[in-house]
Amino acid sequence: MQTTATPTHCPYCALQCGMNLTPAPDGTVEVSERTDFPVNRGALCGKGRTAPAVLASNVRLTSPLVREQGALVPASWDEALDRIAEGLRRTRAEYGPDGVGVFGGGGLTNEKAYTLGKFARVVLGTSQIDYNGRFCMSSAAAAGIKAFGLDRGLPFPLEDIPRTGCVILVGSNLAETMPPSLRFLTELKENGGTLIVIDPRRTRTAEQADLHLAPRPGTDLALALGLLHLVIAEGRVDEEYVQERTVGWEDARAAAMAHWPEYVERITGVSVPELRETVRMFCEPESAMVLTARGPEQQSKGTDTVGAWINLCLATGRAGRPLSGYGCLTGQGNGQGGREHGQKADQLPGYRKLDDPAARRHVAEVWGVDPDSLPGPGRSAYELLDALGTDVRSLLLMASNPVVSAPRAAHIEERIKSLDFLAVCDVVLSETAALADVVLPVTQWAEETGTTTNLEGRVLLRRQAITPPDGVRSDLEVLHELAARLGVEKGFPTDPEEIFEELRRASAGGPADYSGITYRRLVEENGVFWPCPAVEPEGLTGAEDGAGGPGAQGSAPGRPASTDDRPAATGDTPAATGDTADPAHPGTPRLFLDRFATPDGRARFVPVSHRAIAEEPDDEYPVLLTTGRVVAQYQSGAQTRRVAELNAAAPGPFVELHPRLAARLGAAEGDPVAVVSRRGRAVAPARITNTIRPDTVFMPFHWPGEGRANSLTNPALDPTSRMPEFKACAVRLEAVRP
Ligand SMILES: Nc1nc2c(c(=O)[nH]1)N[C@H]1C(S)=C(S)[C@@H](COP(=O)(O)OP(=O)(O)OC[C@H]3O[C@@H](n4cnc5c(=O)[nH]c(N)nc54)[C@H](O)[C@@H]3O)O[C@H]1N2
Ligand SMILES: Nc1nc2c(c(=O)[nH]1)N[C@H]1C(S)=C(S)[C@@H](COP(=O)(O)OP(=O)(O)OC[C@H]3O[C@@H](n4cnc5c(=O)[nH]c(N)nc54)[C@H](O)[C@@H]3O)O[C@H]1N2
Ligand code: SF4
Ligand SMILES: [Mo]
Repeated sequence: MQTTATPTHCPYCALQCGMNLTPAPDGTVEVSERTDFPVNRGALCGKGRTAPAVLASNVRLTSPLVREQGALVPASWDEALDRIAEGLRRTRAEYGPDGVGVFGGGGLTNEKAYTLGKFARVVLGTSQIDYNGRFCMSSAAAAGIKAFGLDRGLPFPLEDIPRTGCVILVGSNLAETMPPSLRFLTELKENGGTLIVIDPRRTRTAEQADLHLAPRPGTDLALALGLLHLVIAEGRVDEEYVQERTVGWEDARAAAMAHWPEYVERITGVSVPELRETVRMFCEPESAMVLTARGPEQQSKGTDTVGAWINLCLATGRAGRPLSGYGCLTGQGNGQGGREHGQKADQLPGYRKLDDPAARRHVAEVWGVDPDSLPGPGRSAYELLDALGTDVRSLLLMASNPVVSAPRAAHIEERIKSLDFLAVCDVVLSETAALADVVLPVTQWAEETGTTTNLEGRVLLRRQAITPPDGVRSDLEVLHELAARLGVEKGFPTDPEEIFEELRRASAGGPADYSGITYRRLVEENGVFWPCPAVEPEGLTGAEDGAGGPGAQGSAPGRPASTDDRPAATGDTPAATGDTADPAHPGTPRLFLDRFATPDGRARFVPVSHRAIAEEPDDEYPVLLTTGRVVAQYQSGAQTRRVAELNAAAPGPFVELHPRLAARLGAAEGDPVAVVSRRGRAVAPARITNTIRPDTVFMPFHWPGEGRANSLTNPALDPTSRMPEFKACAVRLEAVRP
């Protein structure tokens, strides 16, 4: 066992903070500061600091489990794998390939997400694959593709934030969800820039703001339209930019003109003077940014909502210019890469489209299969879960816990229970794994190597720091073994770097082009931003040409990439020097600076209009419920609820409500409150605070059981992104006699 520190990255959120890991003599693992990674410069939140606790053998799974007479009991790997192959084979024989479903996660490394997508299409031949990222950033992705021709969470590095003039943060509580990134906002203010936060709650993030707007949940679309109306009315449109770099302005302008500030005030609850002040703060400086997160995106109109914020950026010339732009703060560890390499229902590696014949040909060639053998696009995540037990009879699930995290969770739990066969790969016995016929225990972040792509589009190498315990295998070994048992002997290697080499080829020429990236470069350069093609098109030599992939900027002359690099042995990471041993494209930290990724290089305005949330409050359900996160728990809590320090900080669910609502209910602080929606009922202690709107209650979604927020949420889907409306539904509150 090695005892030196291995520089690697956190297993949890999309910041992918750098950290050093050192195995201690007592078998535990120590986390220490790693200051060379620019995103966090050594800082970590409590989840990252305590992540090694989940590596301990008394917390995690170390043996496969199979269901015998109703109970999960330990079994050998061979038996467990045989049962899965048999279960999937039986369904396929009875119902055809689309009877088998696959559900993935944005926490999977690029190599795993890529292999899972390939496994579904090549081994199972099913179209029925999607993943939890659909619940995360799919609306922002859809809007980005519409407007810019490309979706990359942030089109610039986080380090640009402190140097812009104004940041509007829409529905992000990054002080709790990405704590080390708060530094960029603090530095922004120190440099004289301003911060506007838009959130129905005065969160820890909103407390940092120069201006906090607290709209009614689900009204961000109207808010953005009202701001654009004022931009036009006050003569603040950047006409020259609109002329040169965009199309579609007239329709977007007409739509915005119909949204008078007074009308918008009535819809959102944000006053006209606040709207005017926002426009002034956003438009006066040289540069400005709009950053969105789940608040405006997890709505049944999330795509249009993000589109409206992008329109505001385009009308004011604040996109594709230095220190200006629109960005989405992607959520999961590999939320960005996980949406690029083919575990999404409509997608092939390199962010290619499954319904594009050229893309099918390219990827089929890399995979050595007939393009016609690849299935077409399948169902989106909620629709897939909703079809379990009816159209989709067996499911292979990797890296998600939908019993806790899916909308209308009681219904989804029933659907999962009605499956003919469920196999789950996880590191712990999650609430969903507990329902499986077979559970496979897999290796974790610190025990394996692989790449992730953080919210900036920076591809990173997570390196193995410790040896996994006996009894666990990697997700890649699982897919290799299952492929072999299902008759595909080749094409499913278990070495992550070998898979990455194939991913490079599969992504080459696609929007998310990784072909110029090698493991060695990732170590030496501390990550590389995509697109990073291996060889540039002939005749293009520099930034002026926008060479280097769609909307790329700052390309170096083409140099061929070598493919035989091996990562340096673990040890200290050399500082990023830009001087690489692997001669290739330098990567693309900043997108769109002189053209967008559309065929004509211009951004598209999208004409959008206000519409109501899918379920407005009424007499029976008079209150709005919104949901989200707390700093000490992660997602469904499957991992963080097993860490003592985190449970001490955030022991359970709660209902956050305004004193006025509490008084009407007769509830005191800590009293159990029932929240009831058309989908179900949840009970949790009251947390009374005047930092939330009086018409809204908030629940975090990290817990199963009685306090499960998703028992209540509404699966109304966005028509484009198929994102469910996690952020607004109608509920009533009931006092509960203890
Ligand atoms: N501690 C912790 N950190 C995490 C995670 C975690 O589970 N725990 N998960 C990671 C992942 S996958 C993600 S996606 C990110 C999410 O990161 P965020 O988007 O920051 O997290 P949320 O708490 O879901 O939502 C942010 C805010 O949106 C507000 N909001 C609710 N409704 C509306 C609305 O209608 N409009 C507006 N403007 N705001 C609204 C909520 O009050 C909340 O404060 O966090 C990542 N980081
Ligand atoms: N009400 C409400 N619901 C929400 C949201 C909300 O804001 N409100 N947010 C949504 C969002 S943005 C997201 S991203 C989802 C997330 O919700 P989930 O998809 O449930 O995410 P996690 O809880 O992270 O589940 C990941 C599971 O995979 C396991 N795991 C971790 N790493 C690996 C690995 O490498 N391999 C394998 N096989 N397993 C692994 C973990 O132990 C855990 O059980 O929740 C969504 N649900
Ligand atoms: S902010 Fe995110 S990446 Fe950083 S330590 Fe916390 S959970 Fe890990
Ligand atoms: Mo997410």
